[in-house]
Amino acid sequence: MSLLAVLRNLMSLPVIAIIGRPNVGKSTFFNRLIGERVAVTSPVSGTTRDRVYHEAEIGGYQCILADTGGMEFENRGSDSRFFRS
Ligand SMILES: Nc1nc2c(ncn2[C@@H]2O[C@H](COP(=O)(O)OP(=O)(O)OP(=O)(O)O)[C@@H](O)[C@H]2O)c(=O)[nH]1
Ligand SMILES: [Mg+2]
Repeated sequence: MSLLAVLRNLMSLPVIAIIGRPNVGKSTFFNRLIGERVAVTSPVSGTTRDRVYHEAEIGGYQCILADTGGMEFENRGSDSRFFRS
């Protein structure tokens, strides 16, 4: 398969992102789903900084899985916003 065909195939797949607060096991879950140790896991909060993408098959469906950095939530009165750690 040509590189262009591979890219077209990947771009047609749905992307599923694993999001959540820091240090809750997102990268461990990501590695479990893809069946490889690709994402770095550690007991130290804030380990994942850059997103990691990998092909995965979940329930018989192909997708692109994304591991993300932990998100902290900050409340400022009625203005609730989030940012990456
Ligand atoms: N008890 C328990 N610990 C877990 C579980 N999953 C992951 N851990 C541990 O929790 C810690 C954090 O795991 P990570 O997968 O690095 O967590 P993360 O959410 O990716 O962390 P950040 O990238 O820092 O946001 C590690 O020490 C893991 O071994 C789980 O299901 N149960
Ligand atoms: Mg992580």
